[in-house]
Amino acid sequence: MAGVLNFRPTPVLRLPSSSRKPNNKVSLRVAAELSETSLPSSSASVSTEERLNNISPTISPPPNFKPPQPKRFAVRPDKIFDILGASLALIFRLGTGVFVSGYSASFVSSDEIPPGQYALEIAGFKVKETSKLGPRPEKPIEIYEFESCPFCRKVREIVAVLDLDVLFYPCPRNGPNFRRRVAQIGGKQQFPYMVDPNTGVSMYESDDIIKYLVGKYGDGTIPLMLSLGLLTSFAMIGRMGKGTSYSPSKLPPKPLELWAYEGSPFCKVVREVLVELELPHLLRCCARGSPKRQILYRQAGHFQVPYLEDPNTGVKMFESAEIVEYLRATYALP
Ligand SMILES: N[C@@H](CCC(=O)N[C@@H](CS)C(=O)NCC(=O)O)C(=O)O
Repeated sequence: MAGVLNFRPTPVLRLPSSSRKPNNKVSLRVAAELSETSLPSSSASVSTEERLNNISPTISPPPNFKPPQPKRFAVRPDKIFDILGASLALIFRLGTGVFVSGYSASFVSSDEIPPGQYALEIAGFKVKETSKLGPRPEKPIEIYEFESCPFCRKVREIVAVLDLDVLFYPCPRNGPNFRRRVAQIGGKQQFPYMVDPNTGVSMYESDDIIKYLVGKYGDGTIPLMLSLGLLTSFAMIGRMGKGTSYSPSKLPPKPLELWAYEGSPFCKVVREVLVELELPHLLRCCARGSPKRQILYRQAGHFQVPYLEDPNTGVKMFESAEIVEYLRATYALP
């Protein structure tokens, strides 16, 4: 995984064409033209060209930054409408994207779950959750998409159902980096676009992507809610176009890591901002029933999502409202 997150070696640069006058600002952009051969069919890194589109690579956390304490299921008072709006999607989608495939749950007494093991606790009982996963991909699937696109939502839901880790390249409207890359790799700007670096397969079309993913990493069955056409459009109503358009930002050297899952409204508001700021991020998907919940529990001493790990600053944090503020303070350009 670590290799995936690192940069590729600096790609071959072509010299700017001769007619252009050297001008520091312009030549930086021009000199960043990539040779065709350096464009990978599948890539997990941010190219030199993309970095040079945003010429301010100094990434540091806000002054005196201190991560907040986790407060499970608590909504910050100024975020009530945000979280309510984001919850509408969950209702319209009848919970698709909340549970991993083959999910089952049973209440057990607290002492049946050993200490140090994650389990949701309700009224003194613990919930034992299990799921049935298909073959696991070695490297994360790569997906180019944006939050408010209903076709992209369908794909994100199957990602949650199959418990896949995905390296997302956000493609908001007017985004300067990854929209262009999709056109270069796949031939057109259409989203979602998926690249599976494990098989070399890449494709457009949400239904085809879903079929491919369930065939390769599931049991071949497409959940009913994902085979009924574009019902996902309703899921977008509560968010009024959030996660659609680019907001100028610094492009980080390394993708951020977000522990989250599609069905959670708290995760949705964070994803919207990651998309608007065009920040590549590795989704550590952990819907209900995911074995990765135990990994986060062990790693962070607590399970709650969203949980952000930013390898560019060393910041690790819970709490959606504060994550959104952190992302804006760290990456947004004035
Ligand atoms: N105040 C937190 C609430 C986050 C939260 O409660 N997330 C739920 C998922 S929607 C969770 O992690 N629940 C713990 C569990 O499922 O065990 C925030 O805004 O981030």
